[in-house]
Amino acid sequence: MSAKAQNAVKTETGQPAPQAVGFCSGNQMAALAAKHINFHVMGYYPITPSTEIAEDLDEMFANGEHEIRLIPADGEHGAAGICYGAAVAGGRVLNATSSQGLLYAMEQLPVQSGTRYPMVLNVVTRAVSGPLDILGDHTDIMMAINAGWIMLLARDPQAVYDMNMAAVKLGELPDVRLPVMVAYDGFFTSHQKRRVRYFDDPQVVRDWLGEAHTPITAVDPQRPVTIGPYMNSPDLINNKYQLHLAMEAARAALPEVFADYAALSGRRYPVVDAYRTEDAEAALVILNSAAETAKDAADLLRKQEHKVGVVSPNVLRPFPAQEIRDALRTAKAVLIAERADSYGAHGGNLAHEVKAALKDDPANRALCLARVYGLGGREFYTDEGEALLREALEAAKSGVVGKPFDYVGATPGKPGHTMRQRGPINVEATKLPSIHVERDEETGEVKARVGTVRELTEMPKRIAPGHGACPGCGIFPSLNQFFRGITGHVVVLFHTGCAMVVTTGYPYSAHRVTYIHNLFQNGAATLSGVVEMFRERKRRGELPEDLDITFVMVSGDGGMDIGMGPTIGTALRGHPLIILEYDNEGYMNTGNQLSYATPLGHATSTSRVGPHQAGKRFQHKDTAQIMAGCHVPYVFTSVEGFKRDLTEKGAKAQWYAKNEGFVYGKLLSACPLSWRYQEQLGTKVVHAAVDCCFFPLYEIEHGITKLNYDPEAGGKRVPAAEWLGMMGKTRHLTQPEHKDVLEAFEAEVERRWRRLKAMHEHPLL
Ligand SMILES: Cc1ncc(C[n+]2csc(CCOP(=O)(O)OP(=O)(O)O)c2C)c(N)n1
Ligand code: SF4
Ligand SMILES: [Mg+2]
Repeated sequence: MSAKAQNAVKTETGQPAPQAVGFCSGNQMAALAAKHINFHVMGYYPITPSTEIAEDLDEMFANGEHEIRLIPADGEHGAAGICYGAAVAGGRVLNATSSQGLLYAMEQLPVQSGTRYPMVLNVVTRAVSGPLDILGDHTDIMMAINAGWIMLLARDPQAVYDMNMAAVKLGELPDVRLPVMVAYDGFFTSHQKRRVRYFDDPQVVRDWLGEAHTPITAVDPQRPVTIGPYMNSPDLINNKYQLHLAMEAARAALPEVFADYAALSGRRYPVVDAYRTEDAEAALVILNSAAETAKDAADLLRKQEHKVGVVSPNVLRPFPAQEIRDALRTAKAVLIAERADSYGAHGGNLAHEVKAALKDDPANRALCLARVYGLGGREFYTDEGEALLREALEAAKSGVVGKPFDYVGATPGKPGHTMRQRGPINVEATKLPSIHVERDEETGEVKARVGTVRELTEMPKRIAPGHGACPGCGIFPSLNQFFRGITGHVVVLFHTGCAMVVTTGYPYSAHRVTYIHNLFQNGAATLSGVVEMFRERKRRGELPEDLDITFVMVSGDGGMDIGMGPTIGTALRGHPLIILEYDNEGYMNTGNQLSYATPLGHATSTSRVGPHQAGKRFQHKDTAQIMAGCHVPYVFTSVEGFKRDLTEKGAKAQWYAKNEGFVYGKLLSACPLSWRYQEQLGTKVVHAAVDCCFFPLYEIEHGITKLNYDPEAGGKRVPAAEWLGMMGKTRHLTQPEHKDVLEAFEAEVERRWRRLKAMHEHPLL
C-alpha cells in the first residue's frame, strides 16, 4: 500500500499546516518531534551527545506536556530490550543513543528488524572507542548499516524533526514494517541551534500518522502467538529475503512519504540532495552537516567557473544507488569523503557503495577517490571542502587518480616530543610502619590499624593533584583516603565516569600508577583478565614470583548499573581484586542523569520535579547488599572523613584481595555540582546521609554483618529531611506537597536500616 493511501491528510486549505518558528538544536527538535508524535514508550540510556533528548522529554513530562513513558534502562542493551518489548506489545516506541551505546545495543537491532517491529531510534552520531572520544563522526552508524534498519539522515535541526515524522510513517507502512534510525551529527547538529519550524498543533502530525497499528502483538490473549521462534535452515533465508523485500518496499515508498510530508509541512526532501550537479564534472559525496559546508565550497568554485557539485543522500538504508547514479551522471571524477573508515578496505563503506552504484551504469566512467576526514569530531571547514573538490577536479581534468584512498587532516603530532613522566612511586615508601592488618585467629576477624592521620600523610599519592574535578568534588578525597590504606604496587582500572574523565585527557594523566580504561560496562571483566594473566605469567616464570600487585577497579554508581553483570561474574569467580564504587547518586559525567542508585524523589536531569513528577520515581539500588549476595569474602561501605574508617577499610580490602579473593567497597561521594550545595559543605552533607541512616557504615566479612557506626546508639541520628534539606536536588521533598514521597523514602530508609541492625545483631542474617 502506498504511503499516500494510508492516512493521507490534506490540510483544509490545501496549504501546509500552520507552523511556529523557533531557534532550536537537533536534540531539541528530536524531543519536540517525539512530543508531537506522542510515542507510547521510550527506553533509553544516557550517552553524550544524545542524552538531551531524554532530558528534554523528562522535563516536558514533569510539566505534563506529553504522556510518553520514559524508561531508564540499565544500559543500552537493556534500553534496546525495553524498546523491543514495548514494540511487540503494540504502540509507538522511541530510543536515542550514540557511539558505544549503539554498539552495545547492536545485538538487539537485527532482532527488531528480523521480526518486523517498527520503532524509531535517533542516533546522534559520535566516534566509537577506543580511545574514547565524545565528539561526532560516523563510525557508529557505519557499524549499523547491516542491521536491517531503515536509516534516514538529518543534516540540520529542521531535518531532525521532519525525519522523525517520516520515520514513523515509513516504518509502519504495512509492506515495510521496519525499525528506522534517524542519524544526525553529534554536536554539529545535536547542539547547534538553527531557525526551525514546527507544527503549531501536534494533532496535525498525529492525524497524518494515524493510529499505530501492530498486526501481531504480545498482549492479545485472544490471539496467542509465538514471537521469535527458533528458525534454522531452510526458513531463515526466507525471513531475510522478506526483510530485503521490506527494504525494497521502503525504497519505493520513501519518495511518496517525503512528498506527502511536503504537502503537510511545506518542506520537501529529495531522497538524494544533489547540489549543482546538473553539469558537474567533479563532485563530492559527503554525508549530513558537512554537506552544507561543502555546498559553500562548491559555490566558491562555481564562481571561478569550475563545474562542481555536492551529493548528499537523505537516506543510507535503503541505499539510494539509482538516485546517486543520476546525480553523478555528468561527473568525470567523484570524491567520496567519510567520517569513518572500513580499515583495510581502502575506503569507508560509503565509498564502496558509491563506487558499486556507479559501476552499474556502464555509461558512467567517473573516477573515484575515497577520503577519510573529520574523525573524532574534527571540524570540516569550507576551505577543506574546496580542497577536496579541487582534488576531484584535478582527477576529472587529468583523467588520473593520484591517490585512490587517503586520510585528510591526520597530523604527525610532534615527532620530537617526549612525554614527561614522573617515574614510578617508590614502593618502599608505601610500606608505612603504622599500617598493620592481621586476622584474629580466635574470632576470625581481620583487624586493621593504620596509625594517625599525620602518619598517613607519608603515603605517596597514587593520584596526583593536577586533575580537573570540580572544586569540592568528593571523589578524590575519598579515593586518596582509601589508597592511603594500601601498601605496595597498585594497578587501577577506571570505568568511564567523572573520576576517569577528569584524571586523563591525552596527553596528560594524573595517575602515578598504571591505569587502564576500558568500556564503561566491562571494567570488572577486563580487570579479571589482567589478574588472570598476571598470575599465569608468574606461574610460567615470565614475571618474578614475588611480584605483588593490588588490582583496584574504580567505578561510579552508573558503572555499577551498566556493569553489574560483569561485576557479579567477577565476584562469583572470586578474582582477587577490589572494586570500589564511588556513588554520587547519578551519572554526573554525562550531566546528572538518574542512576539506579539515585534515591526516590531526588531530582536529576532525567527525574525532574514539576506538577506531574516529583523527582525519581523508584527507590535506590543497594549495591553493597547485591554484592553481599554473591557471598564474597569482604564487602564494606564508607565515606570520606569519617575518622580513619575509609583508610582502615582500604587496608582490610587489600588484605582480603591478597589472601582470599574478591572485595567490594561502596562509598557515598559528594557532588556539589549536581547535589547543589555549597562546595565547602561536602563532608557535612555525606555525614548527614550517614547520620540519618540512609547510608550506614558497615562491613560484611564472610557473610557476617558488622555495623561500624550506629547513630542511634550515640544519640546522633537526624531525620532524613534534615539531610535532604541540605541539597538543592532534594529540598522540594521537605515541602508539604511532596509529603507522600518523603514518607515513602523515609519508610524505605527505616526498613533497610532495621534490617541491617538485625543482621548486625545476628551472625546468621
Ligand atoms: C555503553 C556506554 N553507554 C553510555 C556511556 C556514556 N556514559 C559515560 S560515563 C556515564 C555516566 C557515568 O556515571 P557514573 O558511573 O555514576 O560516574 P560519574 O560520572 O557519576 O562519576 C555514561 C552514561 C558510555 N560511555 N558507554
Ligand atoms: S560533576 Fe560532581 S562528581 Fe563530577 S567532577 Fe564535578 S563534583 Fe565531581
Ligand atoms: Mg555517579
